[in-house]
Amino acid sequence: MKRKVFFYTGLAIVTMLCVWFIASIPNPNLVQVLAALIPPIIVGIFIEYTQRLRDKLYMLLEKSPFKNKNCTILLIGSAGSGKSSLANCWGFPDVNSTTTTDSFQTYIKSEKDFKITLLDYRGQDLTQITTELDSKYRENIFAAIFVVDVVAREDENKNPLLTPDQQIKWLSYGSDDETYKKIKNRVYAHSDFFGIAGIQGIFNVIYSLKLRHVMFLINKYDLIEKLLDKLPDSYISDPEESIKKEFSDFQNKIWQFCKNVDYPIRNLTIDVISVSRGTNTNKIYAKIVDDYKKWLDKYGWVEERD
Ligand SMILES: Nc1nc2c(ncn2[C@@H]2O[C@H](COP(=O)(O)OP(=O)(O)OP(=O)(O)O)[C@@H](O)[C@H]2O)c(=O)[nH]1
Ligand SMILES: [Mg+2]
Repeated sequence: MKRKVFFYTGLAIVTMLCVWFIASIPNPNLVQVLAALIPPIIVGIFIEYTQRLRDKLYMLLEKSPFKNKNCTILLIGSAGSGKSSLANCWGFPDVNSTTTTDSFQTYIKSEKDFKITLLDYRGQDLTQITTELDSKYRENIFAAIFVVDVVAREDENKNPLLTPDQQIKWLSYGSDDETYKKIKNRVYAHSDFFGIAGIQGIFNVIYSLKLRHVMFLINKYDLIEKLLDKLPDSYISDPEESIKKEFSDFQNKIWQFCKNVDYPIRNLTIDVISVSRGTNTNKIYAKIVDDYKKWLDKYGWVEERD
């Protein structure tokens, strides 16, 4: 719009110059009048032509398969597990990770040869995935990431547990058994929240030939590292494996589903992360981007259109 105003201002100036030029000639003949009209006509045609040229170019890009080089990632997880925090940590613009996400959010970031679309939703409302996820996103999902954590966003009395200090204080309050129990309760809460039907419902919506990665990320690992002396001995010798084991039931339910579909999803990974500390987060993002590049090299020619 700004550009158009700029061009039309130019047209007005050229017209005024032409009128001034004609007025300065004592007795203009027809050829001189027509000659003076040529510059504004040329400017006018230029404005209209560039506009149309732009439209044509845009239409061409719309139809071009290049436009659809889009790697879509869906974040799945119950409320407060850290989905929006992860989106923020990966540098997606306009993410609000301080309060619960209300409606389905789409964040877009450009990589060198393609765009990455990150889909984030309100963790309390699983149905947002099944009812609000547009088919143009659904069919383009390359990676589905389950994000779980070890502590909720608030305690049993609804006091906020937003900062690591608040979380540690609440978790370490009471006996060692209680600390472990609180973590266990949160682990079960994730699995209960989804249930088998929930997982199936999600995959029924997002499953496509393009879905290549299913990841299971255990967030807030920084808390585990800080609470090692309050957790069972196995945690001291191998904290990563120990926390992964806690989630093995839930994770297996997801894996089972991924293996039983017509075209099994082979890239199944489980990792511990800490969004607030940046543990493993960049590595995971880089892996998805890298694999998408490989996928494009191999199958990019069949990339779906919107
Ligand atoms: N200790 C710790 N806290 C974290 C970490 N990542 C996120 N949090 C906290 O966890 C809380 C929830 O983060 P969000 O990113 O809003 O969670 P969400 O999954 O988007 O939640 P919904 O939008 O409600 O579904 C925030 O208070 C974060 O500060 C982490 O790595 N370590
Ligand atoms: Mg959120």
